[in-house]
Amino acid sequence: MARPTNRLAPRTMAFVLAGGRGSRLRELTHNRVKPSVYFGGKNRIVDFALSNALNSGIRKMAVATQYKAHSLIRHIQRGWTFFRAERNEFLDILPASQRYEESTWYRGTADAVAQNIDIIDSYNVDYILILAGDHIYKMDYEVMIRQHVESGADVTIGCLTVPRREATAFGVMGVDETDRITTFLEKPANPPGIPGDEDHALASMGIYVFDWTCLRERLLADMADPHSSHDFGNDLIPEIVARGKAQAHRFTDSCVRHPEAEPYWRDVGTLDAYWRANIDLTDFTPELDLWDRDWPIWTYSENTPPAKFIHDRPDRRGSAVSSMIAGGCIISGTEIRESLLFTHVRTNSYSSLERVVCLPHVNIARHCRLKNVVIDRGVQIPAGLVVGEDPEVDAKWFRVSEGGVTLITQDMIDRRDGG
Ligand code: ADQ
Ligand code: ADP
Repeated sequence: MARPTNRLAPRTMAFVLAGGRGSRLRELTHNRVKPSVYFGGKNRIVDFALSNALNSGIRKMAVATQYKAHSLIRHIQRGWTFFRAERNEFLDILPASQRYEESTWYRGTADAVAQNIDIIDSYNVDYILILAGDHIYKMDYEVMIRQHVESGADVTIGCLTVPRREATAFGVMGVDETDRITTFLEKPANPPGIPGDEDHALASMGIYVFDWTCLRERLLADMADPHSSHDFGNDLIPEIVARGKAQAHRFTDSCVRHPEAEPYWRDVGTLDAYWRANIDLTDFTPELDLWDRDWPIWTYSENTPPAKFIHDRPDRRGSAVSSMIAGGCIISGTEIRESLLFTHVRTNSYSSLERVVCLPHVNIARHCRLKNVVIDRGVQIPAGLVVGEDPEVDAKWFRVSEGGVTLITQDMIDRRDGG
């Protein structure tokens, strides 16, 4: 029977993996999983993968959760309400431990899909797109799915060119002249370079397209293998590279960007990378374009009044330059530079912020000087706090990263004030 459209995205489901903790973000992931961490003034990290899928035309999605999932589930339930059941569109949340009594957790990324085989069968899709819920990028998945179908591969893997010394954190692949993957090493200690460009390596983005029938068969075989760790990068992908046909898809072919801009993809897995990527948005022309109305990043957004800048004395103006200030903020007599404030942040007179990321509902009292800081949601910053001027003092109470960024949580403030 003829299909009503020749687009492939409507025949694809997106399966978003959002179960890993992301422990390098330290206290920011104590109460929430990494995909649920706030980013960019209004979003959570998971909004990028979900928005890419929605903007690409995919209308069947599932998110697999396990670790500290409450905040993520609430965010998705509140914000991701675009789907119409009567058109067979949906976003399903698939928590671990709901399916088989004997296995309480998803043992690995492949197991997270395998434990939901019967649910995915019921979706009646031809292709499955496996995504990580914890990366910041804009990508048109239709381009990648089309390449997958045209090449007839068993799996197509999204890949990036990265500096070779950074490739130890990735699956690293070798390809032939047709971009067929010939070798795949998961997180190698000494990553192989690209022939002719030894300073760079071809890294897996952890994004995979499969025909569902093909993946289904391989998952059943993997579940029966007692030696497998049930992970895509460690088990399924190396197996397909060795015995089947795996094809590389170049991110540069599907990345959504201004024609003159560089491709943008960030892991934001460390405090330094997280802080940098947020502060970069305050640049004159940021590399990540959140303003592009043709590829919006959707989210749950609280209904807020506009940000307000006030002062009660003419010598103390509430002002912000090179900054992003979300709705509901009240900036009272504070000088703000190169900073990013999420919703409902309040700042008070005689304080100054420089390169500060404030998550929602932060309150900054008077006479504070804060520089190169990330402040967790809801923190009450006491009067007179100075951070970013003496790393030794900062490290006594707060988390100071290798790159010199200070993370402040309410527990840290309480410990400091309590004694
Ligand atoms: P990693 O970066 O190590 O490697 P991994 O820990 O496998 O990524 O997590 C991928 C995604 O799956 C994350 O979104 C995480 O939250 C989620 N996840 C992890 N364990 C899970 C589980 N048990 N259940 C459900 N979800 C889970 C992978 C690939 C590499 C590739 C990098 C790119 O293995 O080859 O280079 O991603 O970042
Ligand atoms: P929200 O989803 O409301 O924005 P967060 O992402 O900040 O909340 O919090 C993640 C989860 O952790 C939520 O379930 C919240 O109730 C819980 N939580 C936040 N702070 C704490 C805390 N200090 N102790 C225990 N649980 C917390």
